[in-house]
Amino acid sequence: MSWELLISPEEVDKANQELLQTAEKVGADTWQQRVANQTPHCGFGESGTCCRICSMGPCRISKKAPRGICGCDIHGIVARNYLRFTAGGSATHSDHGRSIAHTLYNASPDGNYKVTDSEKLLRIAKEWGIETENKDIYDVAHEVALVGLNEYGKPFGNLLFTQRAPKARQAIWESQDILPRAIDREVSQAMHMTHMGCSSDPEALVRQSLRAGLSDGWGGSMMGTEFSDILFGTPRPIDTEANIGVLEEDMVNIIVHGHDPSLSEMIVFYANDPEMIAYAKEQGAKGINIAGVCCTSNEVAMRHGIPMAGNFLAQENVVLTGACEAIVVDVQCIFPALGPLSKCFHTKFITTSPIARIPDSDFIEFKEDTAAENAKAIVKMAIENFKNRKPELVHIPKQKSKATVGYSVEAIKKCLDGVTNSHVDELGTMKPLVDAVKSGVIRGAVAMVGCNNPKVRQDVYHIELMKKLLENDILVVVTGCSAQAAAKVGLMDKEAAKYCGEGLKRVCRLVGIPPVLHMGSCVDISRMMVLASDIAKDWGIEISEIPLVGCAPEWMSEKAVSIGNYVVATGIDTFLGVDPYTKGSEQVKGFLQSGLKRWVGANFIVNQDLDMLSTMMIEHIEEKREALGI
Ligand code: BF8
Ligand code: SF4
Repeated sequence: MSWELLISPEEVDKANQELLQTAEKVGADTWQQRVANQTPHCGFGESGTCCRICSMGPCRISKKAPRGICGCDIHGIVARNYLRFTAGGSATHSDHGRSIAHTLYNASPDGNYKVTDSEKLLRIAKEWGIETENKDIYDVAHEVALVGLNEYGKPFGNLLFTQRAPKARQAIWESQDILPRAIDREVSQAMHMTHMGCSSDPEALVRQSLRAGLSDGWGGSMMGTEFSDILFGTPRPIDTEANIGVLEEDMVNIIVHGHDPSLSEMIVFYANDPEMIAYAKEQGAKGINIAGVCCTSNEVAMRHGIPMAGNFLAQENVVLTGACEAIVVDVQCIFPALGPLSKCFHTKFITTSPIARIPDSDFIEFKEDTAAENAKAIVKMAIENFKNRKPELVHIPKQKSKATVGYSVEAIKKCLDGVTNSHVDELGTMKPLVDAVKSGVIRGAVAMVGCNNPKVRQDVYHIELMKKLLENDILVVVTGCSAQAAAKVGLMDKEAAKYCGEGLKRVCRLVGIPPVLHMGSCVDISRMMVLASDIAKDWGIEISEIPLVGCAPEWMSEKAVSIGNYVVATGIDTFLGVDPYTKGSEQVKGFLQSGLKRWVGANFIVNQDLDMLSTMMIEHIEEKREALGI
């Protein structure tokens, strides 16, 4: 099967090489060089067998030294490291969710932030038992935000959003003692358990990893997603473009990068301000072009059709084009390398959050009450920087693809409803999708998520796996940098349906969707959890029975480990292309890659081989079908 619509890995390599030549010209350091400098990696670190949680160490486990100074064995050390890895990710996603909750709390009709999706707000208020009758919408917003914020530290009870899961799944969490309590409590307990002299039992540590993960996916991340929708609108399908070629040679290019949409929404707003556009023209540019990198890009693409310049390992490329006036960042996944790199060009590297302070940047603290002024100042700074471009360094590779993005659960239901006219309730239903899977027109689905990692050829794992799945009539839903990998090469172009298997091709054409559905940023993997729950409910089966698997072939961050934990704990087998530093312990590996099946009905599968990964995922989906008798 030929996929000539796609930009090939060779073409991508060529474009990267051109940009690396510019890097060489200006003497800039790039990640490709730093990977070479760091190779080979430390074997103890890679296998998770180094402990430095107290100052008697660091202790490294080997044949000669099978225990740390305190007597902790290899399994305890590997499991503690794994739990800390998870806690880091859960804290990060959840703190993002908290910051959105604060923004919602401060929303007001005449302030910088307003309620956009009041329907969703009222729905959540009802879900949480908050009285809405005859109340001002902003009073409801205030109360919902307060209940949300309380989820972080409430002394008793379990997370409210967990009640969205099917009853059978909630019962599994309860019986396995992993039903999350307050969000912060699970992270704190993880840190407490891994303190010197606390837990060294790998089973207890892995269990807490699941619970801390669940407090992210069914807590902090879900709050980030839902409250962002209330504030900025629930995504619906929208056309955009992706890849480095979205930068414009004759315009002021502003790149938004990071995760929290509160900043980028404001920047997007002021970049469209006629006064700002006029100012850009005055400075010799044709206008202002905003493009995104990483999850911020997913957020603004889904809500405003803002083009996606690239994913995680493409962040240096935007600066290397020599045409980036400003790269504005908030939190997470930002290379500190952008500091020195931007100094080799005219690019302003603007940090905005006290959580992500980076040397060699201009720090403009972004606050809710001064958001408009901050955003205006940033856009102005970028415009004024246009004249400082060095023309001899400007080179924008001509690669870009069309993409349709913005498939929130609500949008997916609406698309399905449009075809069947089976308008059951105001929110729609998953039944048409379930029927298509039951009949075998679609064999199943894969939730493809996660990052780039130089341990794996950039984007190639994401893309090659997707192609194989689509050819086998398996629908692919994506988030995060996986989503951008797909968009960059054209897999989110509706035209790409022509490469799918016959069944999936028919469904895509009938429903009018691309074969790879963009569900958002990494916090939006919570959307995937709701999707899986709704499918299970509409089908009348348990989540672990659905022909659905998760996959993070190029993952790198702590957040991805937290995600993996909650996806598996939700009953979805998850395939990883990079090992989570657990290979040092047979016991920990045993829990993660098989034992979890007994606890939660799903486990991790780790395999670096691309062909093996796709074959195993397809087999898994077919096994699930067989077990269901379909
Ligand atoms: O949260 S996929 S590299 S950008 S961690 Fe980061 Fe990974 Fe990208 Fe978004 Ni997610
Ligand atoms: Fe070593 Fe134990 Fe301290 Fe870890 S906690 S550094 S294994 S002594």
